[in-house]
Amino acid sequence: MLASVGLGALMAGGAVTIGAAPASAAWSDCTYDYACMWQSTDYPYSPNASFQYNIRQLTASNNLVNSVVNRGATAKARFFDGFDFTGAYFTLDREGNLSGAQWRDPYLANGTDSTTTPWSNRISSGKFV
Ligand SMILES: [Ca+2]
Repeated sequence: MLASVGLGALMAGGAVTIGAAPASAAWSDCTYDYACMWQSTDYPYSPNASFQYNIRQLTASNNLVNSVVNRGATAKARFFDGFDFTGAYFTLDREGNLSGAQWRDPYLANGTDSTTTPWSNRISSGKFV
């Protein structure tokens, strides 16, 4: 009886969303105070790599990152083409910035707000600056 009541309420609701969204599929899956990287675009599920201070060499995700977010508490995050913070880089502001500057990017293949150079499958190290 309860089940049928529930269904009736659901149908009457009209715009109720049926089918759960993925439990975890957002940049917010990056722990606050970290910068995070995903191998896929649009930050799906848990990050594939992250750092709270820096990461000198990506391992499993080296040259495979396609979306990034900076949830750092105070600093900008810089992502480098080479190991040990070498080579070309781009910088993201932090989530809590008040300037409106970019602090995440869901699709590195077309660059970032600061560059049109493609950054898909390229990041090898990163640090807060
Ligand atoms: Ca690289």
